Amino acid sequence: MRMTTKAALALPGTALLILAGATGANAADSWNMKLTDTMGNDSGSSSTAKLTLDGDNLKVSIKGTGFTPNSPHAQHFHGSFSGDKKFTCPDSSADKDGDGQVNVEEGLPMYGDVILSLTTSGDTSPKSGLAIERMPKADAKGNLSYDRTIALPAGAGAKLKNLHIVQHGLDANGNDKYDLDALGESTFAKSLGVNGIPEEATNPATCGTVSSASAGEMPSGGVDTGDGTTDGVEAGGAFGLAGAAFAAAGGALLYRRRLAAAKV
Ligand SMILES: [Cu+2]
Repeated sequence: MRMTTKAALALPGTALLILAGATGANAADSWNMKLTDTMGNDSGSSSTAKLTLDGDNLKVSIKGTGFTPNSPHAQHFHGSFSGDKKFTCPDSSADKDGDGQVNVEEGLPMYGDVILSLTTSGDTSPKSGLAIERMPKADAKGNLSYDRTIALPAGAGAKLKNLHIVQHGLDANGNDKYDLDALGESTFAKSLGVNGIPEEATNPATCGTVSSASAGEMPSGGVDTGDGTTDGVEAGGAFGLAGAAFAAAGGALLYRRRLAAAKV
């Protein structure tokens, strides 16, 4: 499947349509996204993301710069598959306490729950939202690279446009690591009973919506992939606003250990 997708991308549009038809698959859609610090968090981070969707098979490719060096960056699709819920990337108005940072609690009401965790391996469900050892790590220069093909639950591909990508983790005081000196403790982690996680590690650094992405080399929107049956997907991701994947205290404790292990 992976080979098929790669080969298809190299072909002109009509050839791909023929190929897709021949294999019985839906024609691929692709989007080029820009992930920026819409929050005004002064993260200095930005990324480009390319999504290629073939039915419910999603290839995600992200390249970013300006990330906290040698540090893991949790990244997720956030939002809702329901068209009624208008989640989007937060701007600085989400900074309710006016401290200059839109933190996780302030961002969640605007960007919505974790729908998919963009891990480097294994599970991609919201449960892996804080699987920090399976999140991409920026290199010594703060460059971040991520490539993965993910098999989405049935029908989820058609509703991808309702979602956005959020990348977390920033270096507010410019000392090339996550530390308590910059923004203090993550109140989000603390609310779950876990002390000592720097807010720098959890604050959103970039965000970009799929709906505002430019279409890739393939014609976009011409393929009706049906009404889908993603209710189960969202139900699977039905973590409260404050909860997301962070809900279980046990998970948060594990996150702290993982952060410690990751030397952040
Ligand atoms: Cu997130």
